[in-house]
Amino acid sequence: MYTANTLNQFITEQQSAYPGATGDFSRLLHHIGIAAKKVNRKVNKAGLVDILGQAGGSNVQGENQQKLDIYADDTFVNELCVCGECCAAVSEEKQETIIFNDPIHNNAKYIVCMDPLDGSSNIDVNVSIGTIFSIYRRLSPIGTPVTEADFLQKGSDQVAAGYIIYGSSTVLVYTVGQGVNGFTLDPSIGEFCLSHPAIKTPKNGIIYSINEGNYIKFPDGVKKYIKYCQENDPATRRPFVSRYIGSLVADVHRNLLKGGLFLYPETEFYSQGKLRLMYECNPIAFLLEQAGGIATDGKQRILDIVPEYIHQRSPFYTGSPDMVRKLLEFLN
Ligand code: P6P
Repeated sequence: MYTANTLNQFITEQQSAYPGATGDFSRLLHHIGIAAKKVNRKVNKAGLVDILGQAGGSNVQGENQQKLDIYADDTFVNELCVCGECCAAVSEEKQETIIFNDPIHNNAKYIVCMDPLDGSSNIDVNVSIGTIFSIYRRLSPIGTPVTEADFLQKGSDQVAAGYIIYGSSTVLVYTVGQGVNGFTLDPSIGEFCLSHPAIKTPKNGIIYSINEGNYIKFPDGVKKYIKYCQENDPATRRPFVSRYIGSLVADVHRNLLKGGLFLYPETEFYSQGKLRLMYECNPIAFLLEQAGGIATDGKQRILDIVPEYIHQRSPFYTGSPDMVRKLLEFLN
């Protein structure tokens, strides 16, 4: 049996499972892969070319924009435009939606929400960073301009989601709702190659990931969970370890593969949580659920949240199902 080993071969093979497929979706995924390779090239040279440091502006979140943030945003927006399969996009770097309002793009079926370069404050200190993307089918009729409703779909309506982690190696992880697969970039051939087939996150784990600097203002249930992890109960001898990188894709990727729980509760500064629903929580939640994990805001499934605003934030807890369930006992 022929088995795909590059991303493009895998996409093509997956497409064959959908007899009615036109290739539009595959082309969109292919161009996301191209953008990832272009960003990877810049990230890898960040120390050598004038791409480090702040760009001087700030993004919609009021965060200082790094030069690589802008490069990554421009690169992904350009690839989404030239591929012709995306009619509009939402980016963490832009207040307004990006609408390719012309006849070709108005005939496109897909909407993309993305964080072009998440964790970019870590760039200058060589910590892993990532791109996060989420793909929806548009709701408005093909051939017409997009509407606000196209962007405010629940996470459960995603047709695909994924991330690229630019770390010791560059890995693209994505799902179309048929499981989760990871592809490592082989620089010698410039291709993403299947390296993590059918990823399943461990049912339980010992890693908890949270910025304990915000402890004072955490919800009581989160404080109790942290103390539960830190107690050295002779009977159970729980061996929990705390691991927090401060780069969502890096923390999630480690926990996805090893098992663990990532927590970003509401805090004094972020009363709704810091992470953005449409292009951080939803895509990561889709991936974790497809890998057997759970993703919640502490009260409901992340993918069930009805968005009201494209940049809205949410408390975010995700990871190994047994760890999330234990947390929910403390939260509720
Ligand atoms: P804090 C990076 O800025 C980011 O958006 C995520 O990548 C990361 O998980 C989180 O913020 C870290 O936030 O408040 O712990 O620095």
